[in-house]
Parts: sequence; C-alpha cells; structure tokens
Amino acid sequence: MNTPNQTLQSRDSEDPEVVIVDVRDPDDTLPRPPGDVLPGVRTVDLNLRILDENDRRAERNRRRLAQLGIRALNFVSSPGAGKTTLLQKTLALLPPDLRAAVLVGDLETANDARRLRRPGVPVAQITTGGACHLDASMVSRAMDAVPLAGVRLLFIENVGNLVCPASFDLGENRRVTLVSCTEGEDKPLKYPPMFSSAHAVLLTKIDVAEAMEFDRGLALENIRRAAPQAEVFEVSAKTGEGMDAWLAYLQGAS
Ligand SMILES: Nc1nc2c(ncn2[C@@H]2O[C@H](COP(=O)(O)OP(=O)(O)OP(=O)(O)O)[C@@H](O)[C@H]2O)c(=O)[nH]1
Ligand SMILES: [Mg+2]
Repeated sequence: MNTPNQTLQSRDSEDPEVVIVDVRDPDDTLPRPPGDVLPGVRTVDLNLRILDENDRRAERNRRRLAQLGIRALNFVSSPGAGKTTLLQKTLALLPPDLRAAVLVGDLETANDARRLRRPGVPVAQITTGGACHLDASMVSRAMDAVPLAGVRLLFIENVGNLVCPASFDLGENRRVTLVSCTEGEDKPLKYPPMFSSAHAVLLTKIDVAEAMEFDRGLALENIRRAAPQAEVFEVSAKTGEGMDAWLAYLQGAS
C-alpha cells in the first residue's frame, strides 16, 4: 500500500503496454454509513485548503503541458455516459499527425485502459481506490508514467461522477462534459457545476434517443440553459453520427 503522495507504478497483467498508476492513499477508507460518527468528534471542513493546493498543482500541470506543446482535455460525466466508447471511436478516427495519449481514472480495474489501448497511443490507468474524482496531483504522477514526446492531445477520462470532478481543476485546457440520452433530459439542470464549467458538452448515444423516448429538444434547451458558454455536440460513438463535427472541434483545440 502507498504512503501519502507515493506512487506505485506497474504494468497491466493482461496488456503490458498499459501502465497502472496506483495513487491510493493508505488512509483512504471506504465511506461509512451516515451516523457513524464518534461521539465528541468535531468535523473540520478542509475542502477549501485542499482545493487551494489542487489549484496550484493544476497550474503546474498546465505550464508543463504548454512546455510540451500538449493540449489536455478532461472528460467528465456520470458513470456509463459513454466516455470510454467516445474516446475509442475518437482515437480510431484521429488523423495520424494528431498524436494522442490517454489517462483514465477509476476506483478499480484496468478495463478502460485496456479498451483504449491502440498502437502508438500511450495509456495509463489511474487507480484511485476510494476517490470519486481525479485531482491535479494524480494527473501529474500519471504524466510521469507515460512517454509524452510527440503527443499533441492528452485525453483524461475522469472517474464517472457528475458532481465531485467539477471542483478539481486538473490543469486541462478544455473540460468536456458528456450526458447521454439514457440519463434523462433534466441532468444539466440538476448538476449545474459540471455544465457551467464545460467548454464543450456532448449529448451522447443519440442512436438510442428514439427508443428511450428521449426529448432531444428539451435536453438541448436544458444544456443551453446550464452551459450557455459551451459548444454542444450530438454524437453516437456506435453509429459515428456527429463524429465529424466533434473531430473538427478537436483539431481546433490542438
Ligand atoms: N447505443 C449506444 N451505446 C453506447 C454509446 N456509447 C457508449 N455506449 C454504451 O454505454 C455503456 C457505457 O459506456 P462506457 O463508454 O463504458 O461509459 P463510461 O462513461 O466510460 O463509463 P465509466 O468509465 O464507468 O464512467 C456501454 O455498454 C457502451 O457500449 C453510444 O453512442 N450508443
Ligand atoms: Mg469509462
């Protein structure tokens, strides 16, 4: 087990090209049920101090990325909205001169990193243990673990969670929020920070919109209300619909 701020690096047993960056903290215990608080224990809100420290590290990441000539995109969404599938399709369609690397965060498993592995694409799986979001320090440690020379786009797939990742700047240049047709039209209004902080919002899985009786018009209206600053794309990573516009955005972002 790690000591705080120590990183354990290893290779995935199934795909040795996948680097595993284990950032779990030994003090990181699983959440306890509500009410399980010791009598007489006072809780102190450390949120602000932690975020201050994170912002400093994020700025360091941003400077390092700029020096390397890399643009980073942070993909956030609820679990299962289609981040990995979108990235798989994106990597398959990216022009060869737009070299990419991927960092992907999950509490456990290297499943997503395995899915994202392609020849010439460095991939690291960040194992967070109990953490429901990536932070700037985890990203910095994962950047140390993969070869970044020649890379122009760094895709960071955050832990699936529509709340916590919004508070943690990773040093990215663009934040991309995904929301899928299977989640309902109201999510942008119920989880505003994830949308108000996005540079781009992708409405995903539009191939199943009709079967889900999904109201695309209402969903788009809600996205525009919650994220008036964002560019909006409607995509299906299964059929490829909408991918041209998304790829053009990436070219512009690079
Ligand atoms: N029909 C349809 N299914 C999709 C699409 N994109 C993803 N899916 C399916 O949605 C499920 C979840 O997709 P993932 O790409 O694993 O989602 P994710 O956001 O990476 O999930 P986490 O990493 O667990 O947060 C899978 O069964 C995918 O096949 C799409 O465009 N259309
Ligand atoms: Mg995923």
